[in-house]
Amino acid sequence: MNPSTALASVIVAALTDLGVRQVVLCPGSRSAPLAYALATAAHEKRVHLHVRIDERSAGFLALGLAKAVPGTPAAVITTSGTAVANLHPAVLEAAHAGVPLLVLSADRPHELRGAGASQTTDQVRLFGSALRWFAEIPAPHREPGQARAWRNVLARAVAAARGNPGADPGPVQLNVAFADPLTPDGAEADWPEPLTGSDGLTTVTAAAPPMPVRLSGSLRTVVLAGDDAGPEAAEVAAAGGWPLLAEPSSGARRDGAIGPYRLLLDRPDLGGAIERVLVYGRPTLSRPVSRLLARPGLDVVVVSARPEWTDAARNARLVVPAVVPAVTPAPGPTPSPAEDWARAWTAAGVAAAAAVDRLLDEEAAAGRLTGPLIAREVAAATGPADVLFAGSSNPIRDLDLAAGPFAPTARVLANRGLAGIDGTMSTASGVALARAAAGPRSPHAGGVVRCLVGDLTFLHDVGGLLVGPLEEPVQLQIVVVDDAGGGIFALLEHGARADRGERENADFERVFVTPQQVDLAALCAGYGVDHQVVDDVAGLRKALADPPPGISVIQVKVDRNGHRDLAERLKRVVQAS
Ligand SMILES: Cc1ncc(C[n+]2csc(CCOP(=O)(O)OP(=O)(O)O)c2C)c(N)n1
Ligand SMILES: [Mg+2]
Repeated sequence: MNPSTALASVIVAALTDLGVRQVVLCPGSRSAPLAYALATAAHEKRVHLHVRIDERSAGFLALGLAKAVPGTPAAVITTSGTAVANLHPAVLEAAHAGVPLLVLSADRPHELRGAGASQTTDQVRLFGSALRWFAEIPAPHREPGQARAWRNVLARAVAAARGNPGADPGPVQLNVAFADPLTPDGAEADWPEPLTGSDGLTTVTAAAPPMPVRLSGSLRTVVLAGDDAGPEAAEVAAAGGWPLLAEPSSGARRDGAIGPYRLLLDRPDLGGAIERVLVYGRPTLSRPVSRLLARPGLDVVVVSARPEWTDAARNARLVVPAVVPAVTPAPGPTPSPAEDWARAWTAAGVAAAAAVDRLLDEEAAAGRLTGPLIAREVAAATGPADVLFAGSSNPIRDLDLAAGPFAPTARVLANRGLAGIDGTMSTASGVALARAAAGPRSPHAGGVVRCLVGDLTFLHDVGGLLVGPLEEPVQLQIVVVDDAGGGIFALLEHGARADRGERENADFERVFVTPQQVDLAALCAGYGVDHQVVDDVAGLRKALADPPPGISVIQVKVDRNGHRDLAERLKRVVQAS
């Protein structure tokens, strides 16, 4: 057996032994030994193998596969050269969101670097400081003791991706050099030592859970749950009797969460009276929240066990791994001022949500479908076994404003590590494939995986629709809010400038909104993806309830020119409520 083939078979066996079962492979020549080994492992059902031609989409697919099952890395494998660099966006997202992504980049033997050899560049630490760990496996030689060393590198890589011991999960790169020949020959038995086995495989486990910190209930406190906050945020809010402001992808937006909290934060008696905020996860969605977190004198307690905790305003007094509310005395006949205030938040939240619903319904009745209405309907269609993947830009913000509570077992995910508009459908596809792999007895069997994206987000990752005929089909329903461009910019300061003349308006359209006129139906047809346009609420509900097999697209056209006016009116009706 040649050394490259031996190395590849040790890598694939070690991956599966270490629990890495989801592998995305991109085609190429230098990575050929891994391709052969993976094809064999897939036949023997040792790995779930997914093959994708575009490394950028493949990276996000692996990200989604890893996100779907917390604590379980997924691997992505590429050939050498620009192929590796195409993984960079997914690696950065994984770094900031703390997702265990294992990159195996095939390389030429190191002596070919800098010598003009084809597809050969410096791949060493290509992703810079984004990596949790990096190692090189040099071109293999036929000598005893190597298999053990290779296995050990794999064990360290998987542990580092998982964040064990005591560190943060995230991306890891193994740069693996393969020397010719790259095609299998000979038998395993003629290698000087066994190619499978546990020799050299070290098991690494997480550090002990950190001790919680006790907080008293006398301050007017809210719990702010950003992306990936987890259910603890909701549990602590309930235990402390504190208002819960939970972003859609927090995992804490449950019964009792204040839906349109964003529109209540500027009220002096509600947002203005907050004395303490417990921050869970990564809140990124709105200016009122950033303003709150930057307020001088506010007691900001960040609850995070991650080294990159969220405190963009540099205003946190305390960063703790967990909190428990102090035991509250049994409620007496007269509630404390803080309890009264928490009740006022709840009542305001209920009234505001009703006001938002009414306005969106009136708009829909007048034939105007809007982003928040579509978001509300998509959220309402998200059942206890379903996954909703929220695209960046307006879709996740519209969910934040208009979605009701989610069932505790439903999962709402988003790429908020860096909030890119790239790779969204690929990440959602990874989640869908990992769900399917969990099998019919998983609690999520039969659930629908959906994503809600803007039109530019859709077009950015349209390559993610490419699933070859030999690949496992992806079950994903994609809802595209099509406002023919980047609608969010109309809502940011760029869209607000009243002093604009005709030329500035045209420039704004061209350099911020970037309008598009792509025929999505034709595009989908080209990819063999089911597509329909819906233009009323009944049609949308019907389409959401009945996803066809495979990837399908629901396109809902909305008028971008209405965004500002709707945002203003939503603010007004909430204030009035
Ligand atoms: C990879 C990447 N490029 C650029 C941006 C900046 N950006 C944020 S929102 C946005 C427009 C998104 O348009 P669309 O998906 O149609 O959503 P809409 O704003 O219309 O809701 C852009 C370009 C980004 N977040 N990520
Ligand atoms: Mg758009």
